[in-house]
Amino acid sequence: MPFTANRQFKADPRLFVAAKGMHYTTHDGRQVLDGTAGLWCVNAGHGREQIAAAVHQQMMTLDFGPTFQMGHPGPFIVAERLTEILPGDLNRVFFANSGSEAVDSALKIALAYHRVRGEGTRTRLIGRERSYHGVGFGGISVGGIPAVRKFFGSLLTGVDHLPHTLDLANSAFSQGQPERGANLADYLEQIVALHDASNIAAVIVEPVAGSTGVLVPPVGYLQKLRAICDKYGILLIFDEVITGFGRLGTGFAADYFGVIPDMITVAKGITNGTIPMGAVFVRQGIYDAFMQGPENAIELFHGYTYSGHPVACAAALATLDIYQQEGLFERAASLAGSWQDALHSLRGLPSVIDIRNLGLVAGIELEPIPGQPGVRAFDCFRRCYEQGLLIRVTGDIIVLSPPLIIEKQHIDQIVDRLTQVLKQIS
Ligand code: PXG
Ligand code: PLP
Repeated sequence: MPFTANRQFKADPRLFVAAKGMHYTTHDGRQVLDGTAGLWCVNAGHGREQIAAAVHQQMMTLDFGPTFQMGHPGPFIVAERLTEILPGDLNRVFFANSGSEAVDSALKIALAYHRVRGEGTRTRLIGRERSYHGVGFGGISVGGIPAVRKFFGSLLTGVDHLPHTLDLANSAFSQGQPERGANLADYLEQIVALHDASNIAAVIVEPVAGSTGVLVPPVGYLQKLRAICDKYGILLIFDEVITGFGRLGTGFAADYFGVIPDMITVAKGITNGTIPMGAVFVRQGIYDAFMQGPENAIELFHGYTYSGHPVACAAALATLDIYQQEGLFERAASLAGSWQDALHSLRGLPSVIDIRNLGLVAGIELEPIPGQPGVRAFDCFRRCYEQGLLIRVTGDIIVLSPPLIIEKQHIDQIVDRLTQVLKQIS
């Protein structure tokens, strides 16, 4: 099983057999409130008939068509729709099937971009500590979670990491963005001084780090990264697999922070989690750099059998329709304040050492049991599940990211349930 304690799970399985709206049904017939939008992906809630109907119709019309040197309308239509909501001149789209594939595609596009422009020495990639960029070799190389990297050999060479931005000593219980810490972006200057800009291709960061426990960027931090990248001709990639499609109350984190990267990677919410799909959005200038040489030449030697799969495209189009028709990004923005207030009311409960939030995301960090990291939070996870609430835990951090259709009563339920469980575990 993926990222699962297999033996523990098999001894005491947790299975969902159905889902509708904000709730899952377990194998033993209980309702569980979805506090995590599945794995950060079911932004429009579960069991959306519009998506199911679009998928069914697509399967009966064109189930699959070859994707290399052939096409079908789906990816072009979805790309057009996406560019309507994408910021700046991010108006070229490459489709993949997951966040991991999107990330590896973006890193490869960055390397190839510099090369086609005659700057082939720009090969170094820069990630950040405590970042998650999926599980491909590219993604784990720039990623910053030791357990996800350490078993897998030498990874990509030529990778550096910026420091992460979490500062419990100074910024615990910040509401929204922490005030302090923008200067952490200046480490990029040091890396440039060490290697010289002529050797550096790209910097990749999650605007808000999700998987490693909701690390919200300090005020001004992303703006600084953008400025330093501009100064040295380094591409800036935002990995928005989690932050994309309304999680922060805007289409993308790039909109929320007012910082336009050179590429954005997405997955998850692009199809509401129904059919696997990922994508890389690139700026017009990057696309243009590739469009040279003889017309019969393939410009980018990269692609997946299922890039822009017709069924995934149908799901994506129906999902984008729902986001728009129901104004779900705006809905997330309008709920962000009460979400923040509700979550921060947990301050003062036993073991709670930090609460972090932005948009409809929150992280609640618990004091670890000495010598038993992760045990307290996992206990919390199991109790919540038994008591009808799905949360995520990573280390000793509880992570919440509900579907954007969440209502005030669900927010109250999440907070009540967590209050009870936090009192039980301590
Ligand atoms: N980048 C980011 C920022 C992600 O969050 C990926 C890439 C990889 O996507 P795929 O589709 O290959 O899994 C992710 C995925 C969790 C959790 O509980 C987070 C992810 C996946 C599964 C669980 O935090 N993020
Ligand atoms: N391995 C083999 C033997 C293949 O033929 C292919 C694709 O044709 C792949 C891997 C890559 O699969 P995908 O395009 O689904 O990523």
